Amino acid sequence: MAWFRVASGVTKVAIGRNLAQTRSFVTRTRVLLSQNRYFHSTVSVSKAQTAPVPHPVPLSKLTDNFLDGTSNLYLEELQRSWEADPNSVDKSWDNFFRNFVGQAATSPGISGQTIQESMQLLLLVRAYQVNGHLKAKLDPLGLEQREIPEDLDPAFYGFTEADLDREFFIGVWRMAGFLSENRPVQTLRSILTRLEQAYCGTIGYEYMHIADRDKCNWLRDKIETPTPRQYNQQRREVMLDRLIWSTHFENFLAKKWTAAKRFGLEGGETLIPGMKEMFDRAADLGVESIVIGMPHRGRLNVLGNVVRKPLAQIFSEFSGGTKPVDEVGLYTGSGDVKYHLGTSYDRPTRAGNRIHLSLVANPSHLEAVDPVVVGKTRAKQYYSNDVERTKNLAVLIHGDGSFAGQGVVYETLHLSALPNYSTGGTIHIVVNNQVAFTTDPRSGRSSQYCTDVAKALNAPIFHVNGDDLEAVVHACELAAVWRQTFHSDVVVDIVSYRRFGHNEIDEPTFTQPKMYQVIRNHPSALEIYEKKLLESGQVTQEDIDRMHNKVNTILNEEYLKSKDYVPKRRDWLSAYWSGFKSPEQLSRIRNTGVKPEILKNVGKAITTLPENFKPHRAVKKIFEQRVQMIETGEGIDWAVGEALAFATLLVEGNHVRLSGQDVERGTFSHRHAVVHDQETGEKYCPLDHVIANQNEEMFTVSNSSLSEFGVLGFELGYSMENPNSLVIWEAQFGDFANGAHVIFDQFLSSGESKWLRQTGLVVLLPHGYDGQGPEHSSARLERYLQMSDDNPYVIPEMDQTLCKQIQECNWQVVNVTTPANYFHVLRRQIHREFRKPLIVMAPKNLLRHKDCKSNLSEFDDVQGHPGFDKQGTRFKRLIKDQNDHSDLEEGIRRLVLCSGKVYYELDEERKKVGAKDIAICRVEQLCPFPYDLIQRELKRYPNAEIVWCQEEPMNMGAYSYIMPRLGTVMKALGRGSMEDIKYVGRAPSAATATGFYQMHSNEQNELVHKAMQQEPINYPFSFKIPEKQCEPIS
Ligand SMILES: Cc1ncc(C[n+]2csc(CCOP(=O)(O)OP(=O)(O)O)c2C)c(N)n1
Ligand SMILES: [Mg+2]
Repeated sequence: MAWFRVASGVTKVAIGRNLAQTRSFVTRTRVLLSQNRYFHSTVSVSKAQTAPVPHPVPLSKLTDNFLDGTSNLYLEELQRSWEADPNSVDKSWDNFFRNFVGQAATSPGISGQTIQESMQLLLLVRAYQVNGHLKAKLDPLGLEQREIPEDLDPAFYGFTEADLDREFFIGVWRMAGFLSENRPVQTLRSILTRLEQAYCGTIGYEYMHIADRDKCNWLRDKIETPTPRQYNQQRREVMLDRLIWSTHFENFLAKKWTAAKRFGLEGGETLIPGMKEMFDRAADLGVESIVIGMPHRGRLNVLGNVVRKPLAQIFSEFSGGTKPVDEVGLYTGSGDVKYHLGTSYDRPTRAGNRIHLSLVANPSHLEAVDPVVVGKTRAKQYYSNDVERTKNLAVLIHGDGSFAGQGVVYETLHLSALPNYSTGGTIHIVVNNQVAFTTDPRSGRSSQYCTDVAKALNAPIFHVNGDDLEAVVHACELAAVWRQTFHSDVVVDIVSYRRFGHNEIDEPTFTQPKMYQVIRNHPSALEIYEKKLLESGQVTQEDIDRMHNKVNTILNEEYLKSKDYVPKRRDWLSAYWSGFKSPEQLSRIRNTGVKPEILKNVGKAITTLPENFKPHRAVKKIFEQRVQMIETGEGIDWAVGEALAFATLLVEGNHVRLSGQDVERGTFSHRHAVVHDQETGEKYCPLDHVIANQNEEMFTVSNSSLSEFGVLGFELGYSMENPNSLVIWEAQFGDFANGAHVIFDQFLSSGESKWLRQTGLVVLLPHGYDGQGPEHSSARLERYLQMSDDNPYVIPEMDQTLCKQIQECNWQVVNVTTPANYFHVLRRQIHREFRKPLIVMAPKNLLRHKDCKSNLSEFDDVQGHPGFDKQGTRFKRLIKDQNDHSDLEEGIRRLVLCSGKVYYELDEERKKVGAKDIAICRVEQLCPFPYDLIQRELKRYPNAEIVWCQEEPMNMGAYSYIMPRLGTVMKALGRGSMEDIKYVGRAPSAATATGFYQMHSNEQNELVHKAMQQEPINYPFSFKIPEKQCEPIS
């Protein structure tokens, strides 16, 4: 029993963490030194390695914690039994005890290894797997001071110098890599050498946070393989060539444009060969298309060397020749700085195939492009029927500061495994230059690594020293293989440095003087690699010179070409978009009415549940009512109007996707797009059954993660891939969209103008004042209107045959009031030859309002039916007064213009007070402003006082947008000016709405009364707040 007693004594010492302080055979610093020695020594093959492999002892058999007293007794008991009769214990224990008492017939040379030592060795190996990266040499500058965890010190486990040349068996049942059960015995020295090589070299692997054993084993296999990686001469030359390109590209730009900002990659040049090797490997493994998102740093280098944007074009942009010469009908937009632009290219692969690369244009806002790239990738997977998600890959490049700091990184990561958002894994590459502008990591994040956020997603993280080209390439390749094997996210953290300032005209030594002292004398990754290859004898100086000359010659040739470079076509039309019109090309307006029989047919499909399906009682009733609506053709409500729009688009072959928080049922319990069987829990989505054999994803409705920024960005990216899809994001309440405002500001409202990329994304923002308090009333309509670019003082060409107003405008903002009009505005998104984002102030109380109903005849295209204008059935930008007015109504004393649900309250009040001489018009489309229809209505009521009525406070809602435009119309008609417009609405306010229900009601009553009052309305504004006791809204 000696083995056991000794062992348990050692354990106690180890637990008390005394040993390392008392009789450590090396101190921590010495561990480092001795291990350096190991690195460069050849690992000699122990004679024991040829010995037969002992039977493994499954750790699983050691069910109790070995270190506690119970285990001691247990093991003693077990050993006693074994001594009495070796067959009385499990075979594995038999083997185990034989090993430890020197009787292991199958394993000469390991006699004397105690179970305790075995366990300690396992812990040591495990410590390397868990913490080895903390000792890895990741920082090229060698400035980082990290404390090496004590559990990487063999002394911590009681091993002494005398143990170094003893042989140990460390195989573990169902374990891969270093600990695999078929491992031969090895000396402690060689075990340590290999552990150091595997975990503490220039790649630090973090993967032990992954719970999945197979994944960990897979990685262990890759990381711990007995021979360190080796590249043959040919591969090395390719890598060298790529590094030369990367390095010379930056040098060339620096020489030619000394004062231009380019956010150079110097210090992180190995990114380029790393990416290229990653893409090659991905292509070998079946990837056909890669969507890339990246920030400013090194973007031009990636554009030129990876995506292969013509160098002449990049150089020409540097020289200021960015604005393309106009070709007829080709829209140029407002443009963007060169380091934001995107492009795409079909690149030949190593295996002779082609891989499509697209770099998505992005704003300065760091990381905002992440969800967009992922969404676009998902759409590509849908359109290429990539059900395994192995042909289309998203690659995101990050800066260290932004990866750690920007919340959207986390929001994007969290989409990665959601059924309707997954893309089968994104590869993340962090260009970790250890500084963010002027901020050191210690001020920029609270975690050890800038990549720690990815651990929450169980993504493996490969930290790699950016100066070691081959290590970078290895990590990049491994990431590609991981992604293609496990279809989940992976991170490569290239630890590098920034040779110059944040940009080329920035002075870094103001803030990082010490770092830059080191950087100044630090050789480039290219110099380091060339030295390595020369030393290996695989490459000669002549080879290197030849490669340099070739690259420089091409760069100079391209530079000369750039002087005459004339960009010919804007590349805003990718494959699926050909034939779509730019804002300058007149597009026909199409009708959106649908044949009555189609409406009836799809109506049936969307209101029918399977025979034995048992929905919730209330839902059953709703579906019965829906059946009635379709059968009678009357009283169609909002949800059915929406479902009809979706269904008819599906019938026409379009893809429809609706995503957002709780959209399947609908926040307001109105949609019920997915119904749940109350007994089985099974789900049924009627819109999945509109056409025969409908592809499951053709209609997608999906509850999303609770992220606005991430999910809206994703849907935006999704919408940009193919125009024949209606992609919708719905906010829970409209105001929550402010968490995603980067997407609105930087992409949706301005993307077409900056980057010539169209999208028909629809955003539904529940809006309306019904007493729910400040945070649930307003979708902040004013913000979207303020971003609208239709000129308030110029009436554009409005003749139907010439009108391009909507094409020229950046987006559309609507506040529709009938289910039929909602149906048409959704269908209009697809039935046109261009795409424009659509912001919808979506209703809340209108979802069930008794008067907010349409008849089926308003959806069809039958001449003479309501809604059928001269041209056919279309979305109504303005709904004129519902009373039967003729073209000239001189007796009308007031025209109230409004938008949204306040209409119904105004109409009710009008009926109540019998104000037949007041007309109410609904401006359904606020932007672009319906100048023509407003003019028509103003002419109809020549004597009317003109009122803008809104329920929002004066500094919110549409008031500020309407005023100048309505004023422009009035001026044009000789009806006065802006000053003659009367305002009825809430007083200016800091909060969007009151938190007191009574106050809300008072305000609401007051404004509808006022709009319908007998006396003329005062200008500019008078509104008294009633002084009543109010109860807060609960
Ligand atoms: C959302 C956002 N906030 C702030 C900035 C301003 N900014 C531009 S670059 C930068 C530093 C980025 O650091 P890092 O992510 O480490 O990238 P690096 O420039 O070091 O490559 C900052 C703060 C920005 N562009 N976007
Ligand atoms: Mg940085």
